Amino acid sequence: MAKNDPQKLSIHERSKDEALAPERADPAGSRMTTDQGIGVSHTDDSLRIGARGPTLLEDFHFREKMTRFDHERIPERVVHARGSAAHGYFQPYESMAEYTRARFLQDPSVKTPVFVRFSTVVGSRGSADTVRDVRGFAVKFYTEEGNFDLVGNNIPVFFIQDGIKFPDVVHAAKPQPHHEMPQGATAHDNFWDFVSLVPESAHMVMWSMSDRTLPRSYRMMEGFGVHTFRLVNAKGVSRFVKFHWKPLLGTHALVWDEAQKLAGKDPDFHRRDLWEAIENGDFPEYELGVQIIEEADAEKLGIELLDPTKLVPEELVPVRRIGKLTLNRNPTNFFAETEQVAFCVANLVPGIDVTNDPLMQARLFSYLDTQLSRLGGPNFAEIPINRPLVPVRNHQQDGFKRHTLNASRVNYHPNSLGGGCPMLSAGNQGGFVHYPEKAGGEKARVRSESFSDHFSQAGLFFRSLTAPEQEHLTQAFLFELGKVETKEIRQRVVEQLLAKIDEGLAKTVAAGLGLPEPKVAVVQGTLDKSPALSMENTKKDSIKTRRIAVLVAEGVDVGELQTVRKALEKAGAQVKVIAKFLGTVKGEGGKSVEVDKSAPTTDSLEYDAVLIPGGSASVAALKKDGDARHFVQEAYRHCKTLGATKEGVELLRACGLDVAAPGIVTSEASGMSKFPEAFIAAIAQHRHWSRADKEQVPA
Ligand code: HDE
Repeated sequence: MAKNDPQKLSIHERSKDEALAPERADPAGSRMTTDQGIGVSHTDDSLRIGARGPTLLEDFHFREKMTRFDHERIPERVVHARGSAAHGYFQPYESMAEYTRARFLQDPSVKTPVFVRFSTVVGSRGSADTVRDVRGFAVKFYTEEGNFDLVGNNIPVFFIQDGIKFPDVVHAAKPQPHHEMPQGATAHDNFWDFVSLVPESAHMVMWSMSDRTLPRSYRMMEGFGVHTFRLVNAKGVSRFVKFHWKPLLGTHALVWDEAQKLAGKDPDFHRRDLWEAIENGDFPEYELGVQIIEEADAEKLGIELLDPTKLVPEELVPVRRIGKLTLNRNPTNFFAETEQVAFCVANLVPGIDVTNDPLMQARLFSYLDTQLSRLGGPNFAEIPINRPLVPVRNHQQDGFKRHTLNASRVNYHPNSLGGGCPMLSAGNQGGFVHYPEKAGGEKARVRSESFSDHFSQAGLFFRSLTAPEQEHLTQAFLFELGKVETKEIRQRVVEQLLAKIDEGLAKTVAAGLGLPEPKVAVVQGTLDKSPALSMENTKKDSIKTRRIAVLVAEGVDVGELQTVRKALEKAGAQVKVIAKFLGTVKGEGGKSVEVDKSAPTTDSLEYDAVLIPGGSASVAALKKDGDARHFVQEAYRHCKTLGATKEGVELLRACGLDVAAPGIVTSEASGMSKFPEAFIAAIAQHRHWSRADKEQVPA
């Protein structure tokens, strides 16, 4: 058996953790050394002649320390620079042997280690998490057959059909080159100029302006492989497949005002959310879904599967859930893992293959190429986070930062001096064999006629949204285009894109931008609606991991607070008591409660719901407190659940709120004993969009 024969390996949930263990440097109980291992006796003063004299060049410790600092930065990713990652594992529900020979999809008892990085696309590394942007969802599976990377996004389609236009779309979306503004935002002339001239972007533009680009959490967004892949079984039979990730907590969004304010109040909002959830043991979970399409059925579908601006509606081909991804461990070191991880669309294992999607084909080239410069040369696969769990044996050698000591005089193939090693593996020995798809035709820069429908799915997406989602999307267009300075560009977006997608949308946006009413010519498709495209049809059955703020002051009814808190925590929520100062707050009747957050350090933006317990002195104090009133009004404006027991209801009234509005739960209405249940049911709804008067509330 060959030395790296996968048959010999047994990979389990902890395999990558164990492989990384020798790389961890724990300073506990250690003494400081230089990079050469020499003990350091003094690190606060440089070596100099005389107490006020010049520093000496011979101070090797100073020079090493400063040089290392000077070179700490590597280039950030050209896109997806801002990201956060976590370790975990993937476990299939059932054997997929009928469809693929990929070993990690065969045995439901096998847990394959994974590293997952979520990201925004446009902003630079230090930009805010909550900008309106597509999110990356990249998964590296460390399988028994080498690394498989599923480098997806949280939107199932893309802006362009051919990768050769990727530099253009990214240049247009990124900050403008002359003054490098705006950061992490597409609300500027260049982006809208480009998309208004590229009709194939219409579908993705609609998704980008929807609530999908404002995720509440990385734990609450879907993921998509976007392209059509192939699954190939042991008999060599290929079927087309679309990959999906379905979050078990459902798919939920922030509101735009909240997202913008969060960008200032907590630019790390998503990063913190992911980190804290894992530290709390609330492990994010996503099911892997597949839409499998027989090659023979592809044409009947009437959707060009090689066109990445198209999705396959779940109503036409259901998503089969085949396994679960669980993220259960935070990285040890951000730079070593999250920054240095290198995903690549071309990292495929036998049983999973690519198609001729021209966007995918370009990606097969781009990732390794960009990583050569980002990670400083060709040896980045040796960086611990990128190393496969299987041994790597080949004749690749040398280059900057080579770690491996190739232990043979033989560095070529074929050879006899090395006994022919490393040997090749045929398909049945674990070797990757490309699917032998037939290809032929004239060489030309052309695009198939079947790629020419740019609008029908854009309309399908819009029609599939609920009224509040449509309203958010419309407002997003008004915001983004309102920031566009060139009138002709605004007009072109309305006339060339929106007028072909939906009449109401085109007319409302035109009116909001002071443009003439456009001539509408909507391009119809065959399907009227696909309910699966609406986030409102996601599941809303739990308040697990939701953050609930409890506003208190001296005199709060602690007994009542603790009863509701217990019920919320039992349902899996995180409850935080907020008062003017840290420490403890004395309640009615002598009991006291510990404060988790002081008012100046937190904000309603960080919570999914607000609870105002009774206690007449507490409520009287909160009514006089502008910060507390703002907290409540802002949560109301953002359609969050507000709960108030006994005197707490007075604070809602003092804030000018309609206590009978959707998502307002009071003990007056439910009775005290039913209050926790009613409050929990309302929070599980995520948001209450139908609050009619919300715009009148200052926040
Ligand atoms: Fe990427 N993309 N991309 N992309 N992409 C990169 O690779 C590229 C596309 C995606 O967390 C880069 O290592 C081209 C679609 C994610 O590290 C780069 C094209 C989708 C990430 C690159 C696309 C993605 C990247 C930048 C069009 C969803 C972050 C740094 C042909 C299916 C991965 C890097 C991480 C990163 C190229 C389009 C997802 C430049 C040429 C479509 C999640 O190689």
